[in-house]
Amino acid sequence: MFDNAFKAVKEVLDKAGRVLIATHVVADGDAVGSSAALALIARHSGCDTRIFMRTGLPSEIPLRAMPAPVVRYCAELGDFIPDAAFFVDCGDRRRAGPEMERLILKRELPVPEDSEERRRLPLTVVNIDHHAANPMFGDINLVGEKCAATAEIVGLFAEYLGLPLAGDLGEAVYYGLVTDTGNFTFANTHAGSLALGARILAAGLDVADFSKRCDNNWSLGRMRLWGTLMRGVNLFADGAVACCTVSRRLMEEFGLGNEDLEGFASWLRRVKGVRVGLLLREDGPENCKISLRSMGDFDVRAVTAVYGGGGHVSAAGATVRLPLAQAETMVLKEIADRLRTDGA
Ligand SMILES: [Mn+2]
Repeated sequence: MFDNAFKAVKEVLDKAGRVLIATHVVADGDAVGSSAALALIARHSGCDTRIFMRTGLPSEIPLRAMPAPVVRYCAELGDFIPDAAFFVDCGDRRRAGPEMERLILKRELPVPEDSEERRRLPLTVVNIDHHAANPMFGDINLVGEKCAATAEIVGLFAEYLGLPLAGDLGEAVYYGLVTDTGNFTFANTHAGSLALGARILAAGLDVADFSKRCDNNWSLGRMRLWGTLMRGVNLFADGAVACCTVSRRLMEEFGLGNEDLEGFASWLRRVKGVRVGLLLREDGPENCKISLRSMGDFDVRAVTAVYGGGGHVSAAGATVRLPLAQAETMVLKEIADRLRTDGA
């Protein structure tokens, strides 16, 4: 279904000597998996590659190694001047951070205005993503809303190129797939995701060993934080909404970072009767991050869109400029109103 776009992306890789692969801030398994898989493909095409992750590589990943150096700032690229910039899993042009947004807008590597080495290059931008409402900011857009993960698209691209989904490449694609489908249980899981997973297994993935590396890597601190958070979960809207708030004080008490909250919001759906899980994280006195989850029968992206956020029908997030308690009241009301008009 992507044959024309695949052909165009292949041509970019064939021509490019150096490629930059950027993904979104607070990289999740799909961001890491799809960047790693694409870096392996680029390496196979003979490209020198760097991966840009504004907030860095998560400390725990199941992959044995990243196939290319990871940078947080363009300054770290030194004299590495890319011919093409690939964006993976970025639902909009702001998602990879301000430096990458400027790169998208100007089609050049951002360096200070007065710099002598100002890099005026016709950088080709390739946008590979699976978010609905992706604004198609690339010169080439490989966007599949029906795909469960960006890694799914990258996996299909590898197959188009004739690369076997074995070893590190298979693991990288599989990591993105299982992250974004909740181990093939979320509403976005379709026959094609499972078929791709099956081909990766057929190519030799040790699924038990991979799952162990993927899941069994928690600190005791995270286990105890989640326990504390679960004790604080409350139900609203006649039990249709499970809500949990995380104060900065609690995070400081546990000495843990935001990545230790990764995946928690999905658990809120486990309570029987709950249709929407809402996690509110306090980032500052008037600044909260909201994460919303559903099973696909309630559009949480429509809720986060009210606050300028984005995501998918069953998983979305936004930043709200309010104190924690006020944000909670406001978002709960928004969800309750929508559940009512939804006929729930
Ligand atoms: Mn994704």
